[in-house]
Amino acid sequence: MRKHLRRIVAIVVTAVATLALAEAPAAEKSNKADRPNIVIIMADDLGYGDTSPYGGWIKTPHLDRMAAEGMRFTDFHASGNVCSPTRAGLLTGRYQQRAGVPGVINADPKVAAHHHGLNVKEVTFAECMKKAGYRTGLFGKWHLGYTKNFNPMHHGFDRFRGYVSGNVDYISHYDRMGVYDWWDGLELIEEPGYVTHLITKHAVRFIEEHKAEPFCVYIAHEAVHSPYQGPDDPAQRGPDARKNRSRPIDTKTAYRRMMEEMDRGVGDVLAVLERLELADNTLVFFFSDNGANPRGSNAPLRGFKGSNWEGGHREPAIARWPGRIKPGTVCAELCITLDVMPTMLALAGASVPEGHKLDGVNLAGVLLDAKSLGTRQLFWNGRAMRDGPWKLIVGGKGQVGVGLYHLGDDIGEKDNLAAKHPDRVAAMLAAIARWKEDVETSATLQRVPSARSPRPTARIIADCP
Ligand SMILES: [Ca+2]
Repeated sequence: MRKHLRRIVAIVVTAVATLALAEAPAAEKSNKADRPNIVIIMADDLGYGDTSPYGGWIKTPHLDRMAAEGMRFTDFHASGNVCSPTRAGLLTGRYQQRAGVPGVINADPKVAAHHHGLNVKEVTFAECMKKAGYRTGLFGKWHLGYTKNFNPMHHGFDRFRGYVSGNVDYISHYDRMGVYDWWDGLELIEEPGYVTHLITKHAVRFIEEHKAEPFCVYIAHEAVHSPYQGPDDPAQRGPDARKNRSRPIDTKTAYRRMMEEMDRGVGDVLAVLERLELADNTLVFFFSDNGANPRGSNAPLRGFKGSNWEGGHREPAIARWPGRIKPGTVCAELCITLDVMPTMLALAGASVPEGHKLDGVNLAGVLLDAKSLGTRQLFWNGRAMRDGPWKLIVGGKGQVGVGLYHLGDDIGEKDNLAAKHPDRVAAMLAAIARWKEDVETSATLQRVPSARSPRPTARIIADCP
């Protein structure tokens, strides 16, 4: 009899535990209004003067709509002026120098930096969001390590569909070294299609699949990075490249077509959120990873991708969250891509491990209540810094010595005021020196082969390999 009772008790206990287990995820899975979905859309090499909400030369109606329905930033910056560094900063919410990714991770295996990547020990936004119950997906470009041990699947992403290189052929998906580069998680797969379309398709599908759960989607577009190929252009790399060489591509037209397709992808993401009635509970944040090269436009800024002039790192940035962000607002606060992680963690109720310091700040007050961040200091590569409206730049191309500019009056960095303000110059140089010491001291996880590579920096920047 006692044995029989024990058996009944065991069955009841098991049943209750099973029910509890079944219910726990259901509770976590509710897509509650107080825990917004996050969609980050990052363009590649898109300049400040490229898109229509910034008065640029290419019509981007969906970005126009985002700006009309949300907040457009005028002083938002990438933490790097080339691809990999900005991505390391975005993923970690810290200056990328701390993660040992101050330069581009090179496609060429003969270059030391090729074997480098984002150490799995780094704390990423994807890991933190996942721990907080979010489903995490990355669609598009990674560029934080070529080998599998650096794959996004080891950095907190539930799903990865895209490429690990700096760029791939939009049609054939070969990188510039002739290596095929299109992944589903940890596996190379064959999947025909124009890269921009594939990125959008998989991001939209991920949102559809996880509509009942909080999700965090990182859409890292290839557009408008080279190679310059619209959706109807031929492959330039891979098995068909040789026979396509006789078909010339008009670069300017291709650039515009690439932008239009990416903009259409932004529209598709907004549309799926509306169709699933998730728009009011989703923050969509669009920006670029660095400035345009001379094929695009950073007008009215000085300089291009790869430089510490504003044209290298001041980016278009638009945030949309209907019902929460006031429509049609323009924000002049000084912000940086490092702020994205602390912002999404705060909105999601997620956190970093205790004692882990982020360099970015939470922008929720700026986005939702038009609050000011006050005067802040930001740094680029140990060669430039902001102190409120003041910008100091050392060794800028075309400049002798140190440059000091008041960006409130001179966004084009034309009038060097260094000689008029020697005390300010000295103070800002000292701040840069302190910053360098701080990030170099903390960069203990990996030493940096790219920083010591004999490869000419100019070529790295030009190709963003
Ligand atoms: Ca880039």
